[in-house]
Amino acid sequence: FTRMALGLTTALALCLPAGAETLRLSHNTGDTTTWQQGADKFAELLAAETGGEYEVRVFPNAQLSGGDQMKQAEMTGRGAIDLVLTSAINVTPLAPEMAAFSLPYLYSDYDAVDRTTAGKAGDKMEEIMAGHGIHILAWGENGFREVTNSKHPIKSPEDMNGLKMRVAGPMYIDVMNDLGANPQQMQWTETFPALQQGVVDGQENPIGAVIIPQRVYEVQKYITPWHYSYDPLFLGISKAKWDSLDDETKAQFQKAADEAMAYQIEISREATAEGLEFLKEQGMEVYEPTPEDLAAFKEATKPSFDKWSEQIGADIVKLFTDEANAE
Ligand code: X2X
Repeated sequence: FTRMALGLTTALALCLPAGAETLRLSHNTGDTTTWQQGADKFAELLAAETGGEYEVRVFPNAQLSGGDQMKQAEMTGRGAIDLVLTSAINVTPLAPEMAAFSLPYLYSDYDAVDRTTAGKAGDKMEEIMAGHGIHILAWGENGFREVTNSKHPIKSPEDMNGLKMRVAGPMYIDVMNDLGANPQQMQWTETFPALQQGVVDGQENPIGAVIIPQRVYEVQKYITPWHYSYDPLFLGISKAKWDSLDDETKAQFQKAADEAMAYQIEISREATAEGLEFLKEQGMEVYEPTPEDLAAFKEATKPSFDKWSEQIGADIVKLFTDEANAE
């Protein structure tokens, strides 16, 4: 009887729909950021869209790549990670063209950013990333990266002289060198203790998405919103996984991704808009650069703009500058 019952159970199990499939999503900030909120939103929406067929488990702090934030994309590309939410600068070792987004002083405002992610520049980047095994579902936002430090206010390029700066990726090494700073590349997860212990003097990150939720104000005194570089997020899925989905499921993934990233952009911009007031309340000293100050930073970082434009390729840079400067 037992054997018969078991046989029956097995037969039944084969007829019923399989249980939820779990997908692993990796991102490289802590679980308090708008990155995490966007990832959680995607998980929630995808479960609802697919009637619980897909469950997304979110892993913060680049846990799935052993803490190496630059490795998540490559791992997603070969299917070792299903989904990745990361920013452009993190994939430049894999796809240097993605640095185009973050060229110093490329963008003057959010409208200019949105024209490129929604336009031909964004399409081109999606094509390039597909070539590395990653299907980009939607663009999100890390944001305009602002400089903080523990030494003194930054009002001019000269004030950067000799400051030990933690940076995320290769292009920012060059930009910091243009400014006479002393840059070093470091994982984001190691940055807070490095700032706390004075291993580095400063860092640069977006206010709403990272500086506030990761409490950078506890270990930094000065901030200058100099908007020197924009960093987009993208929600990507391993192309092998994407290609295995049927059309209906693809549409469900797309809808969940579009809504989740629209939400993530909205909350990041809101947090940034209110951010400087909050940072002042926390004891930070804010220097708001004048248009003349900004022009001086732009001029000083032009060598990096030119060097990286060459590396990225003139055609691609033109897609970005045309859309960034269109009205
Ligand atoms: O490492 C950083 O600075 C962060 C969190 O902004 C990125 O992932 C680029």
